[in-house]
Amino acid sequence: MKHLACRAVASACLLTLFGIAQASSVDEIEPNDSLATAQRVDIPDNSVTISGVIGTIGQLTCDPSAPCDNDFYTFYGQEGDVVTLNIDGGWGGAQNVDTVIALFAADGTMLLMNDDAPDLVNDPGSTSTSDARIDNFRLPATGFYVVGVSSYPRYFSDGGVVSFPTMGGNGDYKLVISGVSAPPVANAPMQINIDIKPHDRRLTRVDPRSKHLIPVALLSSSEFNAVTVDQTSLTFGATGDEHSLARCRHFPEDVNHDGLLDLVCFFKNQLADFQPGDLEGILRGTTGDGRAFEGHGLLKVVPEKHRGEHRHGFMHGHDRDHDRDHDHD
Ligand SMILES: [Ca+2]
Ligand SMILES: [Ca+2]
Ligand SMILES: [Ca+2]
Ligand SMILES: [Ca+2]
Repeated sequence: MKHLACRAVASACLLTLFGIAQASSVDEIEPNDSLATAQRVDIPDNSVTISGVIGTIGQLTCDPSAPCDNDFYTFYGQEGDVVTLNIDGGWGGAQNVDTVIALFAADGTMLLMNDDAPDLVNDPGSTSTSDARIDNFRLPATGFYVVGVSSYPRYFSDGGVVSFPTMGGNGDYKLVISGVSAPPVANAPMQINIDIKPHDRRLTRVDPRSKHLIPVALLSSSEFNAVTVDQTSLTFGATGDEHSLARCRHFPEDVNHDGLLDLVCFFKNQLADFQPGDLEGILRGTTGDGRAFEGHGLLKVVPEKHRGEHRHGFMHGHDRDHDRDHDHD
């Protein structure tokens, strides 16, 4: 009873301390006994609390007649996330269990394992260091990871394999996974394809001093109709936020010959603010129904003095389209 009271207070304190009133929480869903059947948990807001049970409450230990339970959970993290995996209330709750946790990469490689927490500092959800905890592990890559939970003495190894598979305690626990970046959000800009100087077959060259317009084709796809974009929203340049639009062609055309009509717009070179060393141009805007989009195109910023400048107006056959797209006006 004492444990139960402490846990209730601790949970309330945690929520107040971190201001995460609607921290997400989920219950475990069996079977989740292997890496391959790990339960997927979404972490929309930095952390998630999973309520699970090793084995069966009311039965203290597993044995050959009552198979031991392992619980696996998979989550998606971003490279550089500093993640903490924290068992709370394994000791305490409905039935004490001495938990063990491990973190696996998507290929099953075990990255870290912990049996007993190093301390109880900043861990108000635990009353005993027998609650396992892994602090501040930096994810080495973006992708799926798997957390395994078992009970002493069932230690993990690569592939989620446990030692002593017929020995161990049973009991309930909470697993808190925190420090995980929100997944790419739904209102992130839609990525579209663009072609800077679409009729130039070479790597696009941009001369920062030129007073010409830079044509950029917004290429339509099954998800993106370039013809209906809000033209007044278009920005283009070195960062994508430059208000450099001069105008768009009145009539759409199928620039890349895929059967879909594309839109060609012209941007003022000097307002696009390219600098030597820039490697791409970025275009941003919103669709007619208000959805943000973004496109990146490779380019090369040519030195301020280059031979082409002295030959300006000198017409090569293959430059005909290129010249047209400079759209002198
Ligand atoms: Ca379980
Ligand atoms: Ca299980
Ligand atoms: Ca803990
Ligand atoms: Ca432990």
